[in-house]
Amino acid sequence: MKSECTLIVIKPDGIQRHLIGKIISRFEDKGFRVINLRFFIFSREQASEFYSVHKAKPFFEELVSFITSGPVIACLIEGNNAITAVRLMAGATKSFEAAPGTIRGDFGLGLTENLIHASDSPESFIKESGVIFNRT
Ligand code: 3AN
Repeated sequence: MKSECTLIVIKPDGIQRHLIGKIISRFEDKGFRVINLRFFIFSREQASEFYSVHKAKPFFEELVSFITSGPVIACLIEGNNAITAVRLMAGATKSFEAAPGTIRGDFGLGLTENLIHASDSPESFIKESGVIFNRT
């Protein structure tokens, strides 16, 4: 058993489409614990820092505009192999290619609008959760 923590962010499309309960339930049903939760709107500065690894990418501006377009929910999730397992449950980045049974595969068709973010490594988790939970 490797108990670890990860971060998910339910993106503005997930909030607008009233999928908060369904998304969080999947992780609880799987056996993960929600250990912290925050409902907020990203500032542009915070979003740019959150997505800083993508700064040079052509879609960076679109990404920041979308994530700041409405409220999001950030959730710290704990459990066995949380980082890998939670990303598997989120599904492939392109929702239209994501496998059925995953959150993106079951609820969406978008790319920028792909419902959920999940940290991809322990380093990303520390950085991203710091941007959201350790600052106002
Ligand atoms: P994931 O969220 O699956 O880890 P990343 O980290 O490669 O995907 O990308 C971060 C976010 O950037 C994605 N969730 C998606 O919203 C957006 N994104 C990734 N690739 C593209 C792309 N080619 N065009 C537009 N947006 C993209």
